[in-house]
Amino acid sequence: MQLYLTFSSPFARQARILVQEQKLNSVATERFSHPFHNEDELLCSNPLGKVPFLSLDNGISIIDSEIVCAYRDKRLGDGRPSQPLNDHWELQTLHSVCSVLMDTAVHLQMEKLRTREGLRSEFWRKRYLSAIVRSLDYLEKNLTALPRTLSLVHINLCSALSYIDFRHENIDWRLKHPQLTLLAKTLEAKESFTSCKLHE
Ligand SMILES: N[C@@H](CCC(=O)N[C@@H](CS)C(=O)NCC(=O)O)C(=O)O
Repeated sequence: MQLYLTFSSPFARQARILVQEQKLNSVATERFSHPFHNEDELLCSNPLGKVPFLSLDNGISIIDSEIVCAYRDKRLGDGRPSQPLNDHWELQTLHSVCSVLMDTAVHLQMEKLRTREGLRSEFWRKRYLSAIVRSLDYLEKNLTALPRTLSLVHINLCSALSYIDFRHENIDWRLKHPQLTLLAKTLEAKESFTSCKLHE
């Protein structure tokens, strides 16, 4: 089983942290494949042309980070980080907000790269940035929905925040979000998180 990934992908980071948490290193190998290189193996296994996805030994692909994490957790691990999400709609909403926050931060980065091509859109830059700021405020207010034990939502949230640090250092999210700051500081100190830092 191989996880197709880049090491700068916050989506892939979630799946990598989960491997550490569930101690799945012996069954989970990693395969670097930059989506913009359009490798045949990647495009044949994932029609979306995105990473991460999990290529199983039987040829089936598990696509999208949320599904990859759920598969790794429930099928290969003990399922504990997924468990609090069951029938907990508020927590599932928090999970989705974190995923789309991550998506928006990635889009903002893509918009920066378009600057180099002279194609930058001020409309989209501002729209992405405003959505990020509002989502951070929302998360700060709604952290009480998080369970006490480590869940997929904790991993998702920290991956989003670490990506903002990695690509958007001008967004000083710690300034007005003490609860998020404390949570990120605590989780990022764990071995499973430090061993999966984002890098190029
Ligand atoms: N919803 C997807 C998003 C994955 C995603 O956007 N990955 C980025 C890398 S961080 C990518 O592959 N981008 C290439 C593209 O959009 O063509 C997930 O959760 O896995």
